[in-house]
Amino acid sequence: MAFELPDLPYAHDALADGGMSKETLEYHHDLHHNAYVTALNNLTAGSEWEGKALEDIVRGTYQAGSVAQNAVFNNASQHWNHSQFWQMMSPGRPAMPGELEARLKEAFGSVEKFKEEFTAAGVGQFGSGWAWLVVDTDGTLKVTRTENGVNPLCFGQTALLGCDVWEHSYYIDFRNKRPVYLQNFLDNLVNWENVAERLANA
Ligand code: MN3
Repeated sequence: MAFELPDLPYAHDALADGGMSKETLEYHHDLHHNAYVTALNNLTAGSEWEGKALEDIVRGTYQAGSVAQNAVFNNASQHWNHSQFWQMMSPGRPAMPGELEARLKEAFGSVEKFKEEFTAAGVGQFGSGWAWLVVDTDGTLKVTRTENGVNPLCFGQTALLGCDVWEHSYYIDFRNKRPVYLQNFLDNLVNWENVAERLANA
């Protein structure tokens, strides 16, 4: 069965109050994400990857050390990344569950320090990519950044939170102000209950 664009878990205008406009979600989900899904289906049809699980395609096509990667990886990883990204946001600013807060304090000193490190990772990613909070292979929480479509699956890590820092993610709402977009993402858009659930399952 071919891959399908997942519906957003909320209405297109549901995040506007938190700073991500309906227009951004119409472009980002309906057009950008959909383009990755369409390309992935076209590229994998009749190939060794047809019918394989998305995570297996991402891990199986990742080329360590290659910036450009390859078309199957780029589209598979971006389909996975965006599918996670929509779930990691929510309207209504859900409170951070206590267990997650305790783990962030343990790993980074404070929630504010975590936010600073996460924002710095996203700002420091030159060009397109993602900022992540992951559970590393040794079980510790870490902030990372990746280029283009590369994601924590490539390194055996569990993604708890990811923020898309490609310009298409923020240019409509924040123009060139990537740091403001990242700070707003952390303060007003993250679904901390989803992050805590990922941590509990890691
Ligand atoms: Mn994107």
